[in-house]
Amino acid sequence: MKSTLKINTIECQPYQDQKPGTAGLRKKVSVVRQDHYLETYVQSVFNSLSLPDDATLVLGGDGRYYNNEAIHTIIAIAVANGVRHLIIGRDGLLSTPAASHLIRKHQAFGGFILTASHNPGGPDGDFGIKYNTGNGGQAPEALTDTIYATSKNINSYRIADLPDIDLHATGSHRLDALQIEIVDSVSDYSSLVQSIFDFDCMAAAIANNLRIRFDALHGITGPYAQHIFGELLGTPANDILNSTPLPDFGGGHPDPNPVDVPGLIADSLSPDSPDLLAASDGDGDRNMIVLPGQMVSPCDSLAIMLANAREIPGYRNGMPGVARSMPTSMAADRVAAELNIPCYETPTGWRFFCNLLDSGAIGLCGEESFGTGSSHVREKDGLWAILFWLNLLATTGKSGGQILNEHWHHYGRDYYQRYDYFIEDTAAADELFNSLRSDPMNIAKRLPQNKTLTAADSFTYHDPVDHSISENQGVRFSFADQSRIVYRLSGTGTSGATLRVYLQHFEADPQKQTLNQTEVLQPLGAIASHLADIERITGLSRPTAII
Ligand code: VG1
Ligand code: CO
Repeated sequence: MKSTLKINTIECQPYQDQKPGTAGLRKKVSVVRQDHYLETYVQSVFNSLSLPDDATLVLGGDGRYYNNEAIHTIIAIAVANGVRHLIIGRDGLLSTPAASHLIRKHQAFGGFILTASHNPGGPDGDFGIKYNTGNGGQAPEALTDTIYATSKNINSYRIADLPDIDLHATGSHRLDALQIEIVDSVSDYSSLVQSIFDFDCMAAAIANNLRIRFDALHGITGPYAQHIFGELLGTPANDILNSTPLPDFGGGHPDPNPVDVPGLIADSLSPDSPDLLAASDGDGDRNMIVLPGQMVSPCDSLAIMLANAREIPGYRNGMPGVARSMPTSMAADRVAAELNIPCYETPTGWRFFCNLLDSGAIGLCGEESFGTGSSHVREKDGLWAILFWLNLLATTGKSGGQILNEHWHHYGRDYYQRYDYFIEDTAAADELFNSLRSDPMNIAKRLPQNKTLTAADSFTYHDPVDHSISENQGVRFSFADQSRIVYRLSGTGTSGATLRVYLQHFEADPQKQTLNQTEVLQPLGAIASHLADIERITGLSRPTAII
């Protein structure tokens, strides 16, 4: 149908700061609300794509402040750029993994996901925009580089005059040549996870007193959790916490980690702790797994999933391979070695897993930052990870603690923590990181004598599928006792700089596998601080957060 919609071309000045980071463009709301800011970025994305005539796009976000305004703007720009078919989450809401699933299910050309993930929301909080390609995964580095270069020179954007579009009623709406489908992604996503996990077994175990408590942190996963854990599996409503999505996440920090979700950790320490406690982040792609008395390190969680994959119906045939981000501990490597399958080491950021998933080289992947996922979508997936653990507990009849301890006895334990240093002065952070990166072997001379270095380098990734090269992905120091120190600068913040220091200490002796991990890692943390000269350069004598 020929369109009679009115398309306007608006002249504008380019912004110079629209550089996507680890996971899309992330900025303060006040920055995104500047005149033409969102419009120029979205137009830069369209200018960087070769959109076919019949392109379908998926659109939705985590519901944070400014979600709705941004959705309407993106619809108008997409239409002006020739898009005639849009699939949008009801009320503009989609979790990140559900959006990835919709793109794949409908074989869409791509999609926009509006989220700043675990960053705070609200008028003074953060906003974010990710473009995902037709495989459901985040734009690869070559595309984000093109978008950034385009945004620095753009001088106009195209936008359609559209009437108000009601995003609340599901169904198909026609507007001139434009077809808009409003979908309830909870049911689509639920069908997906039902095709992977044994829901009968989990429901029977819950009816038989296996208890799970889930905290949605007022992020996007609340409605998904109510349906999956509540209606399908029978979890009582009072064990599904903070399940109403709020634009400011109730003023909290929607980040599932022990520092930001102390309530679940406290619950896990009480004598009547549920058997599994879990949380997800603002956009639903992260997960925290807590067992009575202890949190599971995301690095161990990946390794345990790999070791037990055959217990899960969707993974009965095992995994072709596994991948972890470089700073993630080597716990998964030990399992892969025993299974005799490859373990790939990729840069931080989920997009680096996608080629490996697409080519069938891996079936499972994870990051230390509370992210785990599989080939079922091309984003990490919080609820999927929690269901994996629930299915494991239900099928094996073992307690989480038993699973964890048996794993450590067999493979050894990698004590693991991340020290985050928030550095207000980005120049100081750059100085520190550049000195580490430019000559790590020279820096290593500062090591104490009893720490035998086996390797020190700045990590360069060679993608085995498309052969692209990504340089400068973190500095790593590996030691003869299988411990490691890794440094990176965060790529998701919206002010200052965060230096991330990742610490790993291996322990093979079962007698020493249940010590206090903060104490075990403290000496390595002190070495890491001295190596990078953190206090002299930044004035910080201790980390801002230990996670
Ligand atoms: C952080 C994590 C990284 C993750 C990224 C996006 O990046 O370290 O592992 O992929 O966030 O996560 P950085 O650059 O700040 O270290 V998110 O949940 O968009 O859910
Ligand atoms: Co997230």
